[in-house]
Amino acid sequence: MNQKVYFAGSIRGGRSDAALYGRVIAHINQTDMVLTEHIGDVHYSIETGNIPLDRRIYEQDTGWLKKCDLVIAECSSPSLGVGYEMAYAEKLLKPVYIFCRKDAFLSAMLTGDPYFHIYFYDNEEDLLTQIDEILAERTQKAEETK
Ligand code: 6IA
Repeated sequence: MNQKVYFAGSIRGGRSDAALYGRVIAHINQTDMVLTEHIGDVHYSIETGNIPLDRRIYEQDTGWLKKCDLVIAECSSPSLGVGYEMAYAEKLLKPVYIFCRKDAFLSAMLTGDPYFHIYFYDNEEDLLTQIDEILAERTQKAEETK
C-alpha cells in the first residue's frame, strides 16, 4: 500500500453521486488505501437526530484526517461536511485535491483558496486518470524522501 487517502463526498448533502464515489474508491484501492470506504456505499443511512452517533462520526473522521497522507474530495454535489473537512485538512497542512464536474458549481471559498488543488473534469475516465497521476506523483515523492 502506498498513500492513505481520505476520500470525501456528500452524504447528507445528497447521495446522487454515491455510486460514482464507490467506483472512485474501488479504483484508488487498487494502488493505495482509502480510509473512508463507506462514502461509496449507496445504502448508507442519511438519517439525522442521533447526536451521540454524530459525535462518534466526527471523532472518527477527524481522526482519519489526522492520519491520512492526502485528501481527495469529489465536490460536484455540495456538502457542508465536505467543506468542513477540507478546511480542517488545510489547518493540518494535508494536501487537498478537489474534483468537480465541469457543469457543476464550486464555492468561491474553495476556488478562491490557493491552498487547494482544484480540477474540473469532463467525465469519469478523465477523473480517474487525474487521480492516478496525483497518486503516482505523490508516491514517487514519498519514495524520494525515504
Ligand atoms: O454534510 P455531509 O453529510 O454531506 O458530509 C459528508 C462528509 O462528512 C463526508 O466526506 C464524510 O467524511 C463525513 N460524514 C458525514 N456523515 C457521515 C457519516 N454518517 N459517516 C461517516 N462520515 C460522515 C453516517 C450516518 C448514519 C450512520 C446515520
